[in-house]
Amino acid sequence: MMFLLPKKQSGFSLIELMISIGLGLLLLLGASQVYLSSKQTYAFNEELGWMQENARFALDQLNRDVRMAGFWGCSTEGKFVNTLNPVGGSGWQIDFTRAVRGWDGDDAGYPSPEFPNSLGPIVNAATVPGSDLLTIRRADDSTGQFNVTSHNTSSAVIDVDGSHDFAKGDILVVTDCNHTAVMQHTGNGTNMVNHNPGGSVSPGNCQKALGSSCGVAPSVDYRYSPDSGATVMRAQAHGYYVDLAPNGVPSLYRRVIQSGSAAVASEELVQGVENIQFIYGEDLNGDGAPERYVDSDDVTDWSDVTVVRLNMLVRSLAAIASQPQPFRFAGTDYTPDDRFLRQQFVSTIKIRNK
Ligand SMILES: [Ca+2]
Ligand SMILES: [Ca+2]
Repeated sequence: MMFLLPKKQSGFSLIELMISIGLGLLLLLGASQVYLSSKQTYAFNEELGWMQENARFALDQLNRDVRMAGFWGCSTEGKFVNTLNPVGGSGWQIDFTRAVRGWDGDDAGYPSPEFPNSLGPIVNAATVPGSDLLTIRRADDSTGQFNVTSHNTSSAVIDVDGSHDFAKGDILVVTDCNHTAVMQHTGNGTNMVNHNPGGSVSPGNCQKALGSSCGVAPSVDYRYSPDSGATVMRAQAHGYYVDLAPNGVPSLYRRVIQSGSAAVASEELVQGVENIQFIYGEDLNGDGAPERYVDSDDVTDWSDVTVVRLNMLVRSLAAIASQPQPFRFAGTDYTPDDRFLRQQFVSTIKIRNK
C-alpha cells in the first residue's frame, strides 16, 4: 500500500514572489491615484466654493449700493445744492449732484494715483482690459436721521429733534424733498447742525446760504421749515476699484469718506476679485428704461444713467489647475499664462431713485 506523503513546505518561488510584489505595487498605484484625484477634486471644489462665496458677497455690496445711488431721503429731491468748497484731484467724493460716475480702466483720464490703476496683464494670448472704477454718492440713513425742528438762516444753525453723533467736519445732507442741500457740519452741538463758512474744517462751506451752490450767482438763501418734514443725515460717497491686497491677491476695494472731513480712506471688501467692467444704461427719453448701454467714456449725461451692468472676474486663491484654464470675460475668450481658476459673474442693477 502506498501513502502520499504531504508535500514539503518550500516557501514562495522567486517568480511567485515577483508576481505578488507586482500585484501589490499595482494596487498601491491605483489606490494612490484615487487618493490624489479625490484630493485634487476636493481642492478644486474648495476653491470654486470660495470664489462663489466671495463673488456673492461682492455682488451683494455693489447691488445694494448702486440701487441706492442718488438716494437723498425722498423719491425726488427737488432742487439740489452743494455748498462744499472744491477738493483736490477729481473731486469725486463731493460730486454730489451725480448719483453715479464711472471711469474706464483704459481711459487716460482715470483718476490715478487717487485710485490705483488697473492690474497688469494676466494673459499671454490677449490682455484683459484695465479694471474700471465706479463712484456712488447718496445719503447714509443707516447712521442717523433727524427731523429739523428749527432753522436760523442768519446764524446757520439747524436744530434737530435728537442727540446726533455727527462730528465737526462731517459731510451732511438736509432735505425737505423740495430742496436738498449738502454742506459741512461746522459745530459741536449734539442737537444742532451748523453750516457756516470757516470753522477750521476742510474743505469747508463756501457760504452759509443753502439756496444755491458755490459759484452760482446770486447766492440765494433757503430756510428749512419744521412743518416741511425736513431731515438731516450723513452724505456718503463710495469708490469701487480693484487692487492687490498686501498678500498679493487681487481684491475689491472701496474708498469711503472719513468722519470729520472730505478725506477718503480705503477698505478691502473681498479677495479674489481680479477685474470689473462697468457698462452704463442711459435713459434718453425719461421713461426710466435705458435706450443704450455704453462704456463710461461714451456716457453723454451721467444724470441719464438709470442702470449699471457689471462683469466681474473672480480668481481662485491658489493656482491649483494642472494646466492653464481658458475663461470668458466681458464677451472675450482668454487663455491665461497661469494655473488659477477664473469665473465671470454678471449683474444688472437698476438705480432705485431713477
Ligand atoms: Ca472698461
Ligand atoms: Ca428710456
